[in-house]
Amino acid sequence: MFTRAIVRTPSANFADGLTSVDLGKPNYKLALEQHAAYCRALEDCGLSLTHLPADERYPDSTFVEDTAVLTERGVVITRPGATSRLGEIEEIRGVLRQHCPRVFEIEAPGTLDGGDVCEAASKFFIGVSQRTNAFGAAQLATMLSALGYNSTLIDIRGLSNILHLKSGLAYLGGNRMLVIDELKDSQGFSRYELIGIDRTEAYGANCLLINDRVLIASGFARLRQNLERRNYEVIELDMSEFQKMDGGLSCLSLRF
Ligand code: CIR
Repeated sequence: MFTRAIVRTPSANFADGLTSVDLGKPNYKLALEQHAAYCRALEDCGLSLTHLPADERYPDSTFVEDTAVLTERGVVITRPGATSRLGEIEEIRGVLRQHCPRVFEIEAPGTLDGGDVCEAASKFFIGVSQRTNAFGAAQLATMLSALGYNSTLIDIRGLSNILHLKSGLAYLGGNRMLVIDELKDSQGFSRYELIGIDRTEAYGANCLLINDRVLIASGFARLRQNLERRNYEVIELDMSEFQKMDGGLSCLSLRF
């Protein structure tokens, strides 16, 4: 059960951040509106939010998920794989130290983005990606093991359509995993009930289970139906401006 989340307002130079997709420049005003709607949805799910102010030094800093891995037993500050994002951890470190006595840190040469880490009922999947290297993934696995968690590494470096592991999957509780086709045969997934997602709706795979509701990006009718058929209460959010910058629902908050 989550009770809190950390979010950061997009900065005015948000459009100068990193992106690998060709969907045009984001509209800042619309991004702020979408971010505000996202925050309201988290509050509707019962979370109390810590709002960090926009930080123009880091255009990607609204994607706070990449800066830490939060578990019930301890916290890991990451070392983001994009050099332009390395400094984002400074302020997050201070905030998380107030909430959690047990704080680990990924060290060089390790790199790790939180978007590559998926917790599925006390078990962790760690993506080795263009951002998370083998050192970072191994360091995290060791830290999680010290906290009593098992983890499995999944190499996604061969997949050009996802930036992070969680761009392609989401754990939906009750032993269910929503997963794009390319990931369904990953090691360790046979123990889950896998819910597939249409190729045309692949961006929707980055959805977010918050307590008893699922936040999904708007515009994915089949995904919505599929979840509602399984009795999930779905909240749809327009994510267009974040999608232009390779971001999804999970990236915009750190939940704990
Ligand atoms: C980046 O390329 O780092 C940002 N523009 C997007 C980060 C998205 N984060 C995530 O999926 N966890």
